[in-house]
Amino acid sequence: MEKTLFMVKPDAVARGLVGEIVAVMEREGFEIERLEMQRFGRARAEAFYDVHRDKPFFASLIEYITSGPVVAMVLAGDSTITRVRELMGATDPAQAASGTMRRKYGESVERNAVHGSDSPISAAHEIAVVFGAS
Ligand code: IDP
Ligand code: MG
Repeated sequence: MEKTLFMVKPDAVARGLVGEIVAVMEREGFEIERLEMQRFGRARAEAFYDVHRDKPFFASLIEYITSGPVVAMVLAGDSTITRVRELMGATDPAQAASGTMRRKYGESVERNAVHGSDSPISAAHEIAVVFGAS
């Protein structure tokens, strides 16, 4: 059993895609252990994206992720991290495979609709930042 932090990002929440995206995750058979709408403040956003602190897009990424509510989930199941990353598609929607969430819903490489942890270490960090240690 593996957990991941999955999130509907502000651009997709604003366009009314929460229900559709959560439905995909339920249909795929993931267990939704936690689900919460949050508005990230700057401190939470910077902690969440700490690995990107030195990237040229960091400031813009923090602006974007704090610009409106997100819907964050802890999903659990077999091979959850890899399976969620496959469902999301590549970071840049223009490069994402057809049928993936980012291809269908992403607006740009930054405003790419969804987030999913990329490793067990990232998942543990992101779950702690978003939902607290529990
Ligand atoms: P990932 O979300 O597919 O794991 P990361 O490289 O971890 O991609 O980047 C985190 C987030 O930062 C992306 O989902 C996207 O919102 C944003 N981002 C990544 N690369 C760029 C870029 O080149 N320009 C603008 N934003 C970017
Ligand atoms: Mg990443």
